[in-house]
Order: sequence, then C-alpha cells, then structure tokens
Amino acid sequence: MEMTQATREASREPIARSTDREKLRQRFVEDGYLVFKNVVSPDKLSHLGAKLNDEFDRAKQAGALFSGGGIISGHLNSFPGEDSRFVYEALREHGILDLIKACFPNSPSVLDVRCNLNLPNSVAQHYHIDGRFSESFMVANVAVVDTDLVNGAIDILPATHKEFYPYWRFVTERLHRLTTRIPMSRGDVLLRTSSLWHRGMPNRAPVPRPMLGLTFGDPAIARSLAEGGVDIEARDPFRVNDGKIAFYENWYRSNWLGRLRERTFVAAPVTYSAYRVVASLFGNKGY
Ligand SMILES: O=C(O)CCC(=O)C(=O)O
Ligand SMILES: [Fe+2]
Repeated sequence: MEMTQATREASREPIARSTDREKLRQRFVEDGYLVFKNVVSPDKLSHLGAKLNDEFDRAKQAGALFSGGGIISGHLNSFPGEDSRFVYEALREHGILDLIKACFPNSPSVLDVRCNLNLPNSVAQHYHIDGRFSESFMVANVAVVDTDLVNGAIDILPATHKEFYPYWRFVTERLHRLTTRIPMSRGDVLLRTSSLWHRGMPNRAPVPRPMLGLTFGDPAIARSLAEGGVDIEARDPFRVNDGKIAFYENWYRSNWLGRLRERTFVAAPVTYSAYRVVASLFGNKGY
C-alpha cells in the first residue's frame, strides 16, 4: 500500500500541545482524514470483539436477525453496547476529542455509537459519503481487530470532501482512481469527515470484521432526537437499547423493495451505479 502523508506522520503520542493540534487540523482540512496508531487498549478491544461475535452468532441462531438490510451484501450496522465506553475515554485521554472539537467547532454535541460488521464473503460497497454533503460531521473509526486487505480494510478517496460531487460527476471525473486502503491494527483510529468518499470492502476471512464508528455532531441524529423530544445533554449514547448490543440495517431496508435493491446491487453493481447516476441528475442528494 502507498503510505500517505497522513498515515506516516500522525502522532502516537497524546495530542497535548495546541500547536500539534493545529497542524493536525490543517492536515485534516486538506486530506479529509487522519490515522492515529495505538490509541485504544487492544486487550479491552479483543474482549469487546469476542462479545460482538458471540451476540451475532446468538442472534443468527435464534433467527432474530432481519433478512436483507445489509446481510445480503455483507455490511451490517450494529450498536456495540455499554461495554464500548472505554473507547470514548481513550479518545479523550489521547486528545482526540479536543482535536474533533477544533475541526468542527460548531457541531451539535451529539455522540452516536455504532459498529460496522463486515461479514465473511461480503462484496465491495458502492462508494458513498455518510449523510449529506452540506451537513458534514466527524466519524472516528476504531479497529476492533487487525484489519488488512484480506478482511476488508476500508477504502477512502483522499481530499474528495472538498467539493460537492453529485454521483454523475463522481463517475465522469473518475474519482475512484484515488483509491487508498487503510489497514489498521487493533486499537488504531481513523478520523474522517463524513463527506469524504469511501466504501466498505470484501471480507475474505472466515470471521466478521467489526469496526467501531463513533459519530460526533451528526445533524440528522440531532434532528431526530429533537423530534423525539430527547434531551441531548442528558442522553447517554452508551445506554441506547439498555446498553445491550443490537444489530441494525445498513444502507438497504429489510422490506421487499430494500431486499430487491440490495440483490440488484450484489448481482449487478454496474446497473446499480447507472441507477445512481440517473438519480443524481434529478435529485439533490448527490448519490
Ligand atoms: O465497514 C466499512 O469498512 C465501511 C462501512 C461503511 O462505510 C458504511 O457502511 O457506511
Ligand atoms: Fe460509510
């Protein structure tokens, strides 16, 4: 893999001094992402990873999982439970929360805690941004297991956050040529803006690949909480679902239309891509 500036230089030490923080912030503004090595305790993460796997097996065997909703393409969303709180504390101790604040000073203070489960035999996702371009927020991805090209290291397109690309422009300007895989060791952190183009990749290993995704100040989440009458300041994001692990749909709904879309994508990614080009010509969502 080609090592990028961001990967090579990101500090292993806590980001103690504001000068360091300002340098990192500037690099983040340029590239749309930063990688930090060795932030979160590998031992605690292996414990969490084992628990996630156990819960997933249990839900599968109990027939408690939905069909479709990301299961066909192999990319599932989940809530990693109260036992993942140590990850947030590690981000704080490392100075990463302060850095996030420096990068997004005006974000609503709403944290959401998720985990991407990349299942064995998954396919490459479509390139996308998370949420709307005009509402970007920070995502902290934490490797729960060592992640390489075999078990599905994420693919990002550096600096694609700087401009709004409707999907037809994404295709005609051939942005996929910027492809940069980000292998991570257990405990490494990828900070990325939600508006940086990226995709989940095939997992060719026999076990699921979990990757935590903490989002900071996602306006869509702030809105839906406000609509539900939730007091954001009082809300504890680790106590969602009584603090228990849960599995969620990702990208595709688990109703019949969602399953049809997902099957179409898996069987014929080009057809799906063509559909997105056409949709991007008429909608303002961009993808
Ligand atoms: O699992 C990954 O590597 C990325 C998944 C992703 O980007 C998503 O589901 O939105
Ligand atoms: Fe994503």
